[in-house]
Amino acid sequence: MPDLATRFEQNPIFSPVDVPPSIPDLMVRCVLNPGVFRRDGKTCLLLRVAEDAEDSDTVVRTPVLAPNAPNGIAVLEFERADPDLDLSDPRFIVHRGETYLSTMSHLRLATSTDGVQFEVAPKPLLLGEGAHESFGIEDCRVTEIEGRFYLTYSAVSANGVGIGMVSTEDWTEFTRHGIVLPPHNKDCAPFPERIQGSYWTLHRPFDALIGGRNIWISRSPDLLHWGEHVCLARKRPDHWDCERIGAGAAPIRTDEGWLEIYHGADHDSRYCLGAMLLGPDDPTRVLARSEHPIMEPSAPYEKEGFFGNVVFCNGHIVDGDRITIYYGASDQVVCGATMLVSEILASLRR
Ligand code: MAN
Repeated sequence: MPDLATRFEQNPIFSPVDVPPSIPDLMVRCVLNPGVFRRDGKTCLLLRVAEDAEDSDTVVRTPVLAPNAPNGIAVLEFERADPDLDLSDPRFIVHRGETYLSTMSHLRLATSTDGVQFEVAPKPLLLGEGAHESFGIEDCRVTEIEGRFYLTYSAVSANGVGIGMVSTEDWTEFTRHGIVLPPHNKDCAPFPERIQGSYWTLHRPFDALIGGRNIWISRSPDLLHWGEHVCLARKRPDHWDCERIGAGAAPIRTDEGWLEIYHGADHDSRYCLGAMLLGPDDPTRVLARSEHPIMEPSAPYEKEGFFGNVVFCNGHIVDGDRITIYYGASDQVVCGATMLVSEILASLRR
């Protein structure tokens, strides 16, 4: 069955070769999962650029942030012959009970006047900083709220994966708010406006043993302190989203309620996109949800790559009925596609 997405003919619009490394010692392995916003009539992507250090036949290497090292980056080394080294998932290096990332990500700005041809900045816009971001920062959502842009991203370190937040008005000066939701948590997508006088966000706390990886909603008086946490939507047995779910970008206001495009994975880690509709005045109520994916990996670049069978979206632009999503395919390249709000709403099961 064809999905609801019309993919750009130009896909992928970003591959690793299109992005220069942050320093000559590193190489760009993947460019993926961009946050998206509009500014001065331009479409802007905040790309996740995942960098790696060169491996050898005998040693596997990965960069980490280290303030006292040259360029602020140290390279960890693992002997391939070590029986305690597990490289079975390309995203991770598991060694003697500790898990490291196989790449380190930063956020890089790319801008465009037509939404298809982008110019990428030669240097990172934001790098991880401090003890909670030493393995990098990933999958940023950009939400404009009351004239200020809020950047919420996965902050990764040996302390776990939490939600870091940075805000800016002019994209020149940035305020670092630190970790707003502690490990383990990901996929934080604030609503673009207040509801019932409060700010709200979707997010995805997780515990491997009980409960699983579900989408939660929380409210806040100031976007920094989150409470009244509610489990909003759960992964569903025997569905495309049976293993885990997580929010995409900021929910979209429609006449019927808040539309959220989210990702779900099955037990084979196949990542698809679906949607849910939340109450217009009470976003803790799920009114409708996708029975089947609205987008699933089908193009060759979505099926094969660094981590194949993945479409992952954390940023889009809405123009009336038309949504342009920018998404990571196979965790390796960035692509674009359009969908119609009306078609998504019509496809949901009430
Ligand atoms: C996680 C995220 C994403 C990634 C997917 C698929 O959910 O960290 O960065 O795209 O896994 O690997």
